[in-house]
Amino acid sequence: MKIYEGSNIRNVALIGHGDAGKTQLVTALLYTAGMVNRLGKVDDGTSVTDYDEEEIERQFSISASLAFAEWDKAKVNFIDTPGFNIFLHESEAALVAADAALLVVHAVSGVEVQTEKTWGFCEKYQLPRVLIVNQMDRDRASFARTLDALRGAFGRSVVPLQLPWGEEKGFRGVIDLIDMKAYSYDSNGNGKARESAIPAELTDTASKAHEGLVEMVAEGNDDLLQEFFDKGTIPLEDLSPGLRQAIRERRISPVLVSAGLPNIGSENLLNFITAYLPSPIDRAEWEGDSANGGAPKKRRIVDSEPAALYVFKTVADPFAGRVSYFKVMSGIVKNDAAVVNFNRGGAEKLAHIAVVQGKQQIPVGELHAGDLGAVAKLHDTLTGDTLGDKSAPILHPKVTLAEPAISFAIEPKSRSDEDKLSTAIHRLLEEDLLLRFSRDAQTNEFLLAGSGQQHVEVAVSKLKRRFNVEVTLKAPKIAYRETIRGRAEAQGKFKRQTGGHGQYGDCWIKTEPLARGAGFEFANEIFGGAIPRNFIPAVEKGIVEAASKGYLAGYPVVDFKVILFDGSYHDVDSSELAFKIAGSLAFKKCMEQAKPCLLEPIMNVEISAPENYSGDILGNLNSRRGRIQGMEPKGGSTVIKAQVPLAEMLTYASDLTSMTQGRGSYSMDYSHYEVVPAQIAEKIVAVAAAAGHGKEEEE
Ligand SMILES: Nc1nc2c(ncn2[C@@H]2O[C@H](COP(=O)(O)OP(=O)(O)O)[C@@H](O)[C@H]2O)c(=O)[nH]1
Ligand SMILES: [Mg+2]
Repeated sequence: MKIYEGSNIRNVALIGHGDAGKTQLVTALLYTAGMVNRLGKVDDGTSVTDYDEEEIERQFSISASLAFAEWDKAKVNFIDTPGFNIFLHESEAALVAADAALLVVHAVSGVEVQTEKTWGFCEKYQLPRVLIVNQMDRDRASFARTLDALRGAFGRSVVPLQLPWGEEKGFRGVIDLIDMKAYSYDSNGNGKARESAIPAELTDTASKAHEGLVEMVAEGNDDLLQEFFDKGTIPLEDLSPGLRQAIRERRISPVLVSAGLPNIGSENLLNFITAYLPSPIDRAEWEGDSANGGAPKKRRIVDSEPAALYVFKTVADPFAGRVSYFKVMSGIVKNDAAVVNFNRGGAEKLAHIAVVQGKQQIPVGELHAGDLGAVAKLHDTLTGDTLGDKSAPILHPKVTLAEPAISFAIEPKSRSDEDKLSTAIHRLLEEDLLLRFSRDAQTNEFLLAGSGQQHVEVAVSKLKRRFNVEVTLKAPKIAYRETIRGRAEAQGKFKRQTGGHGQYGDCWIKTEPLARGAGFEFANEIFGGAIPRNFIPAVEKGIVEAASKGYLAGYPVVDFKVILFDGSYHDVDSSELAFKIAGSLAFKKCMEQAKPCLLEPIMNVEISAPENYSGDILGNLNSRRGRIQGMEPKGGSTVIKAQVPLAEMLTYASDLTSMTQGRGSYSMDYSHYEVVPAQIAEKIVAVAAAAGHGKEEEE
């Protein structure tokens, strides 16, 4: 395996909505570059980057994977990412390793929900982005309509560098607007281009588009602008560097066309990547925290700096153990090097560093600044850690992701499954940053939380396949909360004064509702020492503990204020414990009168589907207590926005698929909590009571 220096490396991530064709496109590019000896297909389970059993079975990407092509003296590292909303955190986390993104857009569906979301990730990481209008060979594919949609969504920085030569079944190649030539592709899928003059029927459109490109390149560069005014155009030898600079500075988001399945456009795309996208060393220096608490440090991605690498992904392999994927953030990383984990302080050995081609790892002797690689069996290193030369500690900033929205109880099928569960789950947590595992304090059930039902289902399936641990997934749990709608006042008195040392605590409190999201407030309005100062925190503690256990159905009580205004004590028998119990008794009495109610999480939901399904989708949202917020056409489909209780969205993925024959997609984010309607609340309370939660007997 040849060793590449940073200037000859390109790290490009493929991002975008699910089914846009990212995985198929990577496979086509790898085949064209001669890295694999046949053109694999996602649909046959033979793509390079969807190699995991879970991905092959479901035919879509679940986690980010790596591949590389050696092309024109350069090495292009591809990071293929999932586009489905529930796995999108994988894409977000893996983008740290990229220096540019190929945002793949479906030529029929146009701009979709995750197209915009992943564009947002590029903004977050300040990544140059290239828009690929893909699947140009499909029925109803349209470059003009998709380009309009892209401009509508992302503005005038969107500039075509290519036009399709033909569309739908007639799609056969691309018109390059930089060198103004036409490139056609064979129907045998070899991905190689044959150059010719632009066909007569396309010359006018191509010239116009070329002028548009030249103007946009000149706009941000005074020298080029002068040249443009003087000559009316810019020759290729000046246009090329100008364009490269405009892409790097993110003034232009170029648009290219392709079709991964018939492998059309690949050679042009590979040439474009190596010629126009920035290398890792073109990026500005990065800022990291000093590992020992000092001022932040700057580091450049060059070989001459001390070695440092950032782990952006971890894979739990049942045989190879833990595999860490990393980017060399400075210096040269050598095989067998002894390094330090700056986050955890431990020593690690980089035994068998490798480059990654899908499921395959190819050993290398060293990797230079900017390159991507993998290493197995690190002792104590997780995603987000920085490792390196112990003389120069630095911490690369970590990626922060959203919190999981839904949690399921899981039950081991047998005793032996239960014994193996915890170890296996912890391996999975290492590889999936959005999975959470816990144990319900009251019911003792194991809880697995993730971004959606399918996310948790995949985790359960991995447990079985990789670790031979079988669990059943029980009904999902919504994180309900409780609150009050009225004011109340009550006394809590705890008195045990029969024989020996007694117990005495007595308090009077008032409770009142607070605004949604305000949490809990406690005010002490005791005057004249009715309760001695040192016992007041105990009263508060008793209330907080009782509130965390809930009153109606065992869910934490939130958004209320407690005012402690009176009480009494006993010189000998009063204790912290007695006042704590008094506080909790007073709280429970207040809850009785304060009109308690349940709160549920409400989600912002965005659904995208062809227009003719809108009626069904709206009707269905109504039956789910949804509130429609808006509806707008976007690139050939309709986007419907609504607010819907999470409890009503648990089966949405499969229902939407059957409602739209698989053509609809949706994403959702947490919005806020709202009061649960009384009838529904009654059922939740009844279920909780049956499980032993909720209103307790008083002492
Ligand atoms: N006709 C056609 N189908 C394609 C093309 N690229 C991908 N597909 C199909 O579209 C589906 C999704 O492709 P995939 O690469 O998994 O999309 P991803 O979710 O963006 O990775 C699969 O069934 C592919 O066979 C293409 O260029 N033309
Ligand atoms: Mg994919």
